[in-house]
Amino acid sequence: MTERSLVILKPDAVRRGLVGEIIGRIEAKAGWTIVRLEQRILDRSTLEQHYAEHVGKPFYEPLVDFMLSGPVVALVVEGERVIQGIRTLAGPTDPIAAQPGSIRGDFGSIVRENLIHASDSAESAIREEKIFFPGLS
Ligand code: IDP
Ligand code: MG
Repeated sequence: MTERSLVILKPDAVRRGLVGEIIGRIEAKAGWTIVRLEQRILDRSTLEQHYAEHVGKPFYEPLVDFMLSGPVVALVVEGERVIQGIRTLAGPTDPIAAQPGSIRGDFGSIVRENLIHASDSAESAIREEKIFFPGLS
């Protein structure tokens, strides 16, 4: 099933020069297409919408500060089962628990600074795409 996922390469990925490495893994998957790609500096209100489900949790404020700490790269990727596929490429939230071979497992050691966001469901993908690329539909 062709679908779209909203992906964010977090400020740690940009700072550490891992954008090419991570995008390369996404590009290498057969048939997936990057339909939007932009480096930008986010603002608090965008992050409040994006992370609405986490508002009030103990990690929320440090997460937002981290996401504001430098530019991110936002992408929309389209293709066969891309939502589950990029979550699999990323690995689980905690990079220490993530398998080697996954993006978080290969490059991360801190839960907050886990390099990549990827939509977790079709509903999230639609919601998040509207926040980051409102012109696209
Ligand atoms: P996900 O990115 O794997 O979907 P979520 O639970 O949606 O994980 O959390 C959003 C982001 O918040 C994570 O990617 C991570 O950066 C951060 N985060 C989640 N849980 C914690 C935590 O327990 N401590 C610090 N940061 C966290
Ligand atoms: Mg999530």
